[in-house]
Amino acid sequence: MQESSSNKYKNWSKHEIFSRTYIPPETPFFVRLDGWKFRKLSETLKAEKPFDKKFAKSLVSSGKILFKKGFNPALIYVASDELNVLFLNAAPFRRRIEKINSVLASLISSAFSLNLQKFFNEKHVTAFDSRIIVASTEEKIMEYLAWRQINSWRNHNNAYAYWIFRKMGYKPAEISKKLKGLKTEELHEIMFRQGVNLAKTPQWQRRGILIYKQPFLKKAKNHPVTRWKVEEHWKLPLFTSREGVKLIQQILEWTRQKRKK
Ligand SMILES: Nc1nc2c(ncn2[C@@H]2O[C@H](COP(=O)(O)OP(=O)(O)O)[C@@H](O)[C@H]2O)c(=O)[nH]1
Ligand SMILES: [Mg+2]
Repeated sequence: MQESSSNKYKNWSKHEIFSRTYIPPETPFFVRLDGWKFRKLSETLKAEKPFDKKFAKSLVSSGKILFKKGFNPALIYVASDELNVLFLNAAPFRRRIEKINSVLASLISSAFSLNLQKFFNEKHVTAFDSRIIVASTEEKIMEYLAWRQINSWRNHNNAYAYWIFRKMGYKPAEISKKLKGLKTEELHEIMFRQGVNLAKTPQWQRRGILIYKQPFLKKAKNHPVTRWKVEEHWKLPLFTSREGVKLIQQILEWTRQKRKK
């Protein structure tokens, strides 16, 4: 009886048809985690509009959990309600897509919920969706980051414009229509007349925040030893600028060094 029933069930693992979907070996990739229904959540939290530093801190602190849990990403780029986690050569779960997406999304979600309690003193269940983006070369990595940063800049402008137009008494539907019809320069001009210089807002709001591990030398008994510290960069250059490219190259180089040890 027992034998026949185990026979009956033995094929079930074959129904796990996505469990053997892998990211190709040695290929760098990003995991992008995006807050689920965060517009609604930010309203429930009464988060400061259009940007709330506590909101950003909650995201950054959640991203840092990945380092604490031993995932060792090369960097995490945080913008708006998303985290872009880059894995260079070392990747978790033998590159299994189901595992990476589900474990990272649940870790970030539970960390973020706990952080809301810490920073806002509020209890909420939260969720993040997760997807994988293959970026096979250093050039592609740079391009992906530049894309997310441009997206962040566009979101930043729209968020400020939305907030100002609401203050001016426009209805949400009217604002959406208005924003679609406006060129960037026109939007800047209108905002400027309302007292907001979109080029002078805090840098993290325009360009996002970067998290990475940086080496430093620590004095030991006879000789200095290399130690690693998780850094938060809140004043980022443009990833398309020389300074931005240099920063990313440096971080990638550190990650490679770290792997050699
Ligand atoms: N008030 C406020 N809202 C924010 C902040 N950061 C992100 N958000 C909200 O999060 C949303 C993120 O965009 P998106 O992922 O497209 O919206 P979702 O589908 O509702 O998660 C933004 O539209 C904002 O409404 C913040 O610092 N302050
Ligand atoms: Mg979202």
